[in-house]
Amino acid sequence: MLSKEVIKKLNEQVVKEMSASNLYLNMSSWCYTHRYDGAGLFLFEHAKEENSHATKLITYLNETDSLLTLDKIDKPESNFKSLLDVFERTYEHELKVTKSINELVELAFTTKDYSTFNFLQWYVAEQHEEETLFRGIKDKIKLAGDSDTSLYLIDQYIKGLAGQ
Ligand code: OFO
Repeated sequence: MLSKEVIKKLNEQVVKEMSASNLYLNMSSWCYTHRYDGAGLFLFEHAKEENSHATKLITYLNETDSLLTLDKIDKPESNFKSLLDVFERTYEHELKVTKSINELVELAFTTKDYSTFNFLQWYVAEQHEEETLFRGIKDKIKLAGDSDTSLYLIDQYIKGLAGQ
């Protein structure tokens, strides 16, 4: 049996993962409409991944006889200045998600909820992976510069990362 506070925070995390999924879908569409098809595909695939992060949490709530109480999801940003802007924002977004996961882990630990603490370790590892992935993309876009040729090549590089 989970505590009310843990259930509330897990529910909030579900909304955050869904919100990340929606943001990445908007970003994907922005990329496609600006001819960055590789980044568009990568973000489209990543949006699906974020959605799976939400459903994994929902399954945990179901398994622990805890009620899902979805809240509204904020309207995601849809206007971006450049490909670099898109990936700087994905990275910032992942940092926020990491902070939120860490707060949840701390709550589980300090309230001796070791089942939730153990369940959340998957998210801790995932956030480490995602921060590395998004920081890498952002840094490479910066390195490549903003000529049409470099942006084309960097888009092809990002396409190669789709599905990771
Ligand atoms: Fe990329 O954030 Fe989910 O967990």
